[in-house]
Amino acid sequence: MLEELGEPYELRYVDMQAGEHLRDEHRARNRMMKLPVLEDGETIVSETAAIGVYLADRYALGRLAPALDDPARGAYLRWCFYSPSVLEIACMAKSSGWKYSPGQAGFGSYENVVATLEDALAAGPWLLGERFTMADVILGGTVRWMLRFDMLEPGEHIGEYAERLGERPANQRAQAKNDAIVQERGLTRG
Ligand SMILES: N[C@@H](CCC(=O)N[C@@H](CS)C(=O)NCC(=O)O)C(=O)O
Repeated sequence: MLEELGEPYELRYVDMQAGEHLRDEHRARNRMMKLPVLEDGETIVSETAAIGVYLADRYALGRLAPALDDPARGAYLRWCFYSPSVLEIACMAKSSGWKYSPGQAGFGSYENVVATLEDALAAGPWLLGERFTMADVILGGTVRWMLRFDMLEPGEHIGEYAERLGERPANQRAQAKNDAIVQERGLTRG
């Protein structure tokens, strides 16, 4: 997100294996004690999708987020929220073998979620067509994560979309920073 934004930022390493995320200092930032958390002056934002929406509105309105009066904003917000509230949960439900009634669950069936995403990406290259937005970073991040852990089967369009996302210079810069941290700290990638 921050690489796509192009604003200066500082990464802070939190050693979860050492339980640093469970300390009071981090708990004060996010009562859930989870990562990531963004600090921007006095503003603290947790929840990945909320961080993306915040950053795009605050620093890239009209570029990575459609302006408030832009008709594309509806679709944009829809995909930003679809990621944590529908796609992520449906993949988790499927891979964990949850028993539930799709009509009673807000995220419905995994099959319908995947088909909806396939349809949305058919025209491409991005969720809003030619326009790349923070919705692609948010939902695209979930897609790539789920594919990596075999929690999502790549349909034709989803697979190509994930590859396109991986080719973005901002994504590659972020990946290089992550790889350097992994190397520097002798971590293994899950
Ligand atoms: N709903 C959160 C989930 C974040 C999340 O799952 N974070 C994991 C790391 S990827 C975490 O902090 N796990 C530590 C723990 O739960 O103890 C979001 O969307 O940001």
